[in-house]
Amino acid sequence: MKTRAAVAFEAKKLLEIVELDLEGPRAGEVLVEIKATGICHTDAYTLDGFDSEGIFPSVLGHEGAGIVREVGAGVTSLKAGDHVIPLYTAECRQCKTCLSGKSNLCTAVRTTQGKGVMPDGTSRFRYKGREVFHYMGCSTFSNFTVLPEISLAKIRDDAPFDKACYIGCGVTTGVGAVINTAKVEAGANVIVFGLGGIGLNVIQAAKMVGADMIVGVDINDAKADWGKRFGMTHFVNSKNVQGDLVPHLVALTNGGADYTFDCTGNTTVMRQALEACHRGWGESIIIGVAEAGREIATRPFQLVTGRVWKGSAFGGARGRTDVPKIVDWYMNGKIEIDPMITHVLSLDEINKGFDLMHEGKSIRSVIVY
Ligand code: NAD
Ligand code: 022
Ligand code: ZN
Repeated sequence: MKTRAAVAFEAKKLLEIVELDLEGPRAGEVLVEIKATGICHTDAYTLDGFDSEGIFPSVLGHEGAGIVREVGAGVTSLKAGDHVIPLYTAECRQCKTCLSGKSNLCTAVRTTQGKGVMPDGTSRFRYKGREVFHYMGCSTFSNFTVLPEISLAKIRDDAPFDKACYIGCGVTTGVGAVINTAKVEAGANVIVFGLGGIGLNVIQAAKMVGADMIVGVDINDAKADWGKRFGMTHFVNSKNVQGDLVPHLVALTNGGADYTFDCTGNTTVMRQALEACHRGWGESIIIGVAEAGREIATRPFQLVTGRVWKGSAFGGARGRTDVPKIVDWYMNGKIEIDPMITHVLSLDEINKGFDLMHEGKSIRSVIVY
């Protein structure tokens, strides 16, 4: 069949909207009509040529929602008409990692996904006969896409696609880091570094679980109102702090935070986040993805005295199990999404969505097909 898609033909070039040939689903695969997709930082990172594993030409996009149109041989958990969210972290429930119950980093399709192909080693997309690669196992910048069955979460039919798509990355990453990775408890003090599309979701989840102080740190004053809107109790503009930021935050939280979250990807901030943790038990969760080659540092004394440094990928969420629950939380009003979708665009306007993200003007831009 044919599908309209925004294709990254080369690094550092604008996306081009073209018609691609899409082969139907093979065994274990599913054809999905994407109804809406968010634009997220890794898409830009890959397009800008920073991703050493970036492959071109490819169909980017990893934050979508849509409807199953056809299933391949042997697919049992999904049928045509099911509403789904694509997962860049699959959940096979059979690999060593899935069975461990200790991590969400399923290995079933990880290698081929990183190579831009389906598990059988081939791509379903073609342009003028030439292979076009998949991206993060999702390729949601195409109106139709093919994914492995284990890379799709089935969600309720009444969730609006233009909001549910954000659960495919940003919402689950922020909310999951609080619930699954940090396991923040009621009464805890929390510091969130970086109040963008991820940090705001950390804030709203910290509020949901009953955190006491929720301190937001950003270099942009315009983020203060955004943070407050979702439950932040204190704002610190790190550029305006007299002296060092860490002692300021430790004093503010009466000895340091129980949990801190880096939502910037900046390695200097990651160190500040660790050191702003309470001596003896404070845990710092790295969510931000740093530029390739960057390293983090601290004095080992920080860890010897009980602070804990952790990372979180896709909020530690097991996609097929946890994503439908987050959709329920949204539909039941436990979490908010609507105000964070600051821009809605058509596929033809997708490059404008990248500009808005680069300029820091959007929390999330969503493309509606
Ligand atoms: P964003 O650009 O919307 O937000 C980043 C925020 O950090 C901005 O408000 C910016 O002003 C602020 N900031 C920048 N430098 C800062 C500094 N030195 N101190 C304090 N604040 C600073 O980005 P986002 O969509 O929220 O994504 C945040 C990070 O999370 C990115 O690195 C992204 O790649 C990563 N991410 C990780 C995962 C995961 O699974 N681990 C998933 C999604 C996104
Ligand atoms: C999503 N991310 C950033 C913005 N939006 C993001 C980027 C990378 C990861 C998670 C979220 C990530 C963390 C750890 C890994 N990845 C490796 C997982 C593993 O090895 O099992 C990651 C993922 C997918 C891909 C690359 C890196 C990919 O498909 N190319 C989950
Ligand atoms: Zn993302």
